[in-house]
Amino acid sequence: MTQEGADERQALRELKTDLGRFMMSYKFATDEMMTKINILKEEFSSIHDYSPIEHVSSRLKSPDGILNKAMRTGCPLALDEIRDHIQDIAGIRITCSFISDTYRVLDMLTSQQDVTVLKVKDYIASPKPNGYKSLHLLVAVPVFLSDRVQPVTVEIPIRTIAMDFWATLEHKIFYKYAGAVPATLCDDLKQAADVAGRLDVKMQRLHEQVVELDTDPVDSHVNLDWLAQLPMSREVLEAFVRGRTGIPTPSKAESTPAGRISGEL
Ligand code: 0O2
Repeated sequence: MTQEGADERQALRELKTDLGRFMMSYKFATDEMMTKINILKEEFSSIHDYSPIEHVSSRLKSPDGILNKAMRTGCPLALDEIRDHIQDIAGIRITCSFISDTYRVLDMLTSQQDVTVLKVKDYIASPKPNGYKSLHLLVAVPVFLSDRVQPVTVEIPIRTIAMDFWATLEHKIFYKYAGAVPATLCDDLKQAADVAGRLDVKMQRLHEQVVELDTDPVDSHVNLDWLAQLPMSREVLEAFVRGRTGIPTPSKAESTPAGRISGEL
């Protein structure tokens, strides 16, 4: 093999290693964000019996897709340049039931200390002319690799189910016509976006009415049956309740059934 051929093989081997690490950093960043989102989802469901996050999905652009986008946008074909300029290599889409939930999820994510907010675009308050609505969040999360900490960008669109329904179809139509969508279809899509927007507002109002009903005095009669299912004895549970409410712990003599916290807790 000539020296030139050997150098080329060596360069290809290095590129393969670097590209592997590059792609892995985006996978790790996606995993980190997915963990954060799933924690929020689970914690919120457990406390409020309801989750503002209806559905979450993630995707990584393929190396082919990344290189195509780099060439299309005039980005130099070097990994550091691509990292700086192409911001949708890792994407996580969050779907919520209600408009208020999209903002709530945005707040919960952007207030996390290790999440650096790079950009927020509110296409719900100011939809695109074609009718597109979503919150666009761009963040950087630190990925702790063996030899360094790499901040990695993740793109997170947050939208309602109705917005997602519309955007998915519009995206398909846009690609089918390679961007040159006939004017009549554009008009129909815009009308559909308006209908979806009205549906979101209606659903939001219904949701608010249901929440109001839930906070009726009826709620003061909380069902505590689930306490019996906790993996702790009655005594430990009582000690916890006393600790939280400041009720003094009864002496042994007082610790008769009458001196105990009432069966209702
Ligand atoms: P793909 O194939 O989904 O990856 P910027 O303009 O860059 O400052 P912005 O507006 O947040 O900031 O970004 P951009 O690139 O306009 O939109 C980011 C992604 O949002 C897009 O990714 C789409 O997925 C989605 N999106 C934006 N506008 C529309 C729209 O009008 N219709 C639909 N269906 N989706 C939209 P990509 O890379 O364009 O496409």
